[in-house]
Amino acid sequence: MTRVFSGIKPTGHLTLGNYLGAMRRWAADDQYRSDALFCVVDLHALTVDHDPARVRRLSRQSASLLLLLAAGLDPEQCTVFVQSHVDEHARLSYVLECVATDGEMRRMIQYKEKAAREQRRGGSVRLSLLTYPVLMAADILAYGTDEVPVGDDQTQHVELARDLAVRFNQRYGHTFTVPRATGPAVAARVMNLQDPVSKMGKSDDAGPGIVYLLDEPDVVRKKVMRAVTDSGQDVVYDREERPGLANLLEILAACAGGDPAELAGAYDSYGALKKDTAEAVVEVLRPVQERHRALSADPEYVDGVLREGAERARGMARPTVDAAYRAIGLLAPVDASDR
Ligand code: AQP
Repeated sequence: MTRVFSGIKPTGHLTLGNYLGAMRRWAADDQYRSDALFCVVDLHALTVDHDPARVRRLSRQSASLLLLLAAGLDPEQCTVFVQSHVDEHARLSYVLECVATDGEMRRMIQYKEKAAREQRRGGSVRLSLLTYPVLMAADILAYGTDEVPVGDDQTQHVELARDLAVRFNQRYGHTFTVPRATGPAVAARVMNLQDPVSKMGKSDDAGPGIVYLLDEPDVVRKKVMRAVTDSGQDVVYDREERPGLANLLEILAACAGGDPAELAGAYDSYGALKKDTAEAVVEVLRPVQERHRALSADPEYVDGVLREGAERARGMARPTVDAAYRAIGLLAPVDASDR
């Protein structure tokens, strides 16, 4: 059976971008057709300046885990867990650092962008920001993953995981499955409504350009109605020249169905397009918010899901990570049951 792995960072409240780019497919498709694992990748949230209590809260509460479940993940169908509860991720990450190169890390677009952002904010760049794509490779490779359903922004990191798997296998013998990224048909990169050339990111400063999964319907409507478009009059789908409009058409297509270019032909004003887009987003978020309310009232259920998820994940990852340790030249513990 196909093995699927994907994760979400507890760096902020989940956004419409997370949902349309990744989570919705996990819930609607991946969990049923594959042996799937979905992870709150909390170690990744430590790579930038962070408030420990907030990371814990976001990992545990609504913004991350509950919403994974609220978005429709069913613990009977898939494994949901928190990355730091399974030691194998960090164990494997170090071994993969011994296979990755410094140059390869410095070429990562997210590193360049986030390092620049940290410096603009007057902070220092953590070493983990440079190396976290290796940790992400470990997240993926530890589980013998075939497919990684992600939004556009993560494809370079999945490519790195592929490269490391191939290199490790060539040098030390076949150990890892070589994974591939899978993306959604539309809305692979939902853009900020106020700055449609930038991704809608959850760690960006909160603002009217970001739709959060828990935004009230009227807040969603306001944000979409105020979306930045451009000075033209006609409604056309052109990502390069009309990014604001293209973003709205893609969001509408992702929420209500259809093709962005064809949908453009159905509108003769920006106002009507924004109104329909807002309502389509409200309808997509409605069941997520309802389920979230129910789950918030049942913290024990969430604890149980996490506990079982971590146990299951540990059992899946350990044989592969042990095999990698042996293959790269590390001596097995004298008593194998120690591990
Ligand atoms: N705007 C987006 N459009 C489509 N897909 C998106 N994803 C994120 N933003 C968009 C996808 O959601 C999954 C989880 O994302 P993440 O937690 O790794 O990153 P993030 O939400 O982008 O959070 P940050 O902290 O704001 O991250 P940075 O600053 O790293 O971009 C992924 O599959 C992602 O592709």
